[in-house]
Amino acid sequence: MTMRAAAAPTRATPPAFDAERVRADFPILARRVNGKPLVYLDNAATSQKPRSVIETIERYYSDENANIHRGVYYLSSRATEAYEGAREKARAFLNAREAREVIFVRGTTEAVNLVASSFGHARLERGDEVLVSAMEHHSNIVPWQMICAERGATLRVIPMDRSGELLLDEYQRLLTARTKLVALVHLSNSLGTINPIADMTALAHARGAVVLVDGAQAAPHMPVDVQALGCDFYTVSGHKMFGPTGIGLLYGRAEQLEALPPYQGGGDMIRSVTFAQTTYAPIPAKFEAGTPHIAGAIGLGAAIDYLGRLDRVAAAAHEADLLAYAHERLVQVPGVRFVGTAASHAAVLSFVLEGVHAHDVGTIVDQEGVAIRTGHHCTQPVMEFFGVPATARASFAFYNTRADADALAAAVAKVRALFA
Ligand code: C6P
Repeated sequence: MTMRAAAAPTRATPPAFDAERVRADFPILARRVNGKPLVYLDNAATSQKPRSVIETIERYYSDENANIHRGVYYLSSRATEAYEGAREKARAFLNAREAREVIFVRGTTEAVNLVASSFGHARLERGDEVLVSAMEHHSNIVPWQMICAERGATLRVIPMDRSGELLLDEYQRLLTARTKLVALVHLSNSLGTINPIADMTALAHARGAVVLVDGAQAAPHMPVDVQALGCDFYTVSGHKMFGPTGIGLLYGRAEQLEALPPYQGGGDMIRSVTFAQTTYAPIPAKFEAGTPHIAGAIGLGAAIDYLGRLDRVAAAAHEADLLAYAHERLVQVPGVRFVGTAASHAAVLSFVLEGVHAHDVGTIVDQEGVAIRTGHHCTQPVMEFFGVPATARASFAFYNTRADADALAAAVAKVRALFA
């Protein structure tokens, strides 16, 4: 075997993914910021949008706009077909069994609130327990706190270690007959940890608990198969996976969704209404009260089409290479310390620069055209656990390049020099 073959996918030989070619699909990546080329490394907050998504939304409003499920006329039928077509694309994207298991929501926040409210009102009683992990985003903590307080249930927390990995022995100890639901993040937005969702779901199911997975960060970076994961609910934010803002997905196993009461009441979610009584439409309509974000759903469908045209395995390998390369470059800047070093890790590099507040890091690297997020990333308990007020976070997408990582490292080195 030659050295080259033996050395195959080391960082010296980046995987075959043409990031330069895909960059051309994202108009915003060509702009300049503060006189410098934009280096966009805040993909965990929101991703940029390919031209095909932008054009799909424009075409919808220019040529096809009408309300859905209501009109017998041509445009309404076209809009309904496009909206329901997007649901089918989402079904295939998540590998759900049936399209009716996919509910359009505003995003992960609304998806979790929907399940917390519906599940909580139907199934949580005094003495019951809900488990969340120590690395959850606020949107997978606060709705559970609210419903637990209302129902007299208790919220319990699965702890993690200093690398940002969940303690699975502790998890098994916490799972009891009282556990009614486990809510877990698939890929942490502030640490980058990938949690072993299939195994954790199997353990929860063995105890009779229902599992909700927050997939806001995972969906843009890895293929998601809800049947293989085995979870009961899975949430997606469209804007983090190259689609528009204000639209997302809640996958729910059909028997779960059918058994739960509606979240909101209004038009389109009913079978019949009298002043004495209302009966509800079957799923998914039961959970989609009112006029939905039609253009958003269709735009999200276009984002799913876009991802379908990419080689996602090569894209993931490219992102892994970028993460390792950026780590290698940043570690050379004196005083950089990483927060979140789990073995199974993707997309996110969170770090602190000793002696410099994260907000100063973010503000100064912005002068170099580098966009990163700084703060607690809506995970205050994670910051508390690691004893830091905030981190600087670079988060990657397949359209980022090693040159972006170089620009980040050079900008952070400038910050270091300023505060030396
Ligand atoms: N995290 C970040 O910069 P919404 O806002 O509903 O689309 O997603 C909420 C959410 C839920 N779970 C995880 C793991 C998330 O990362 C997010 C959003 C952004 O990290 C904004 S705080």
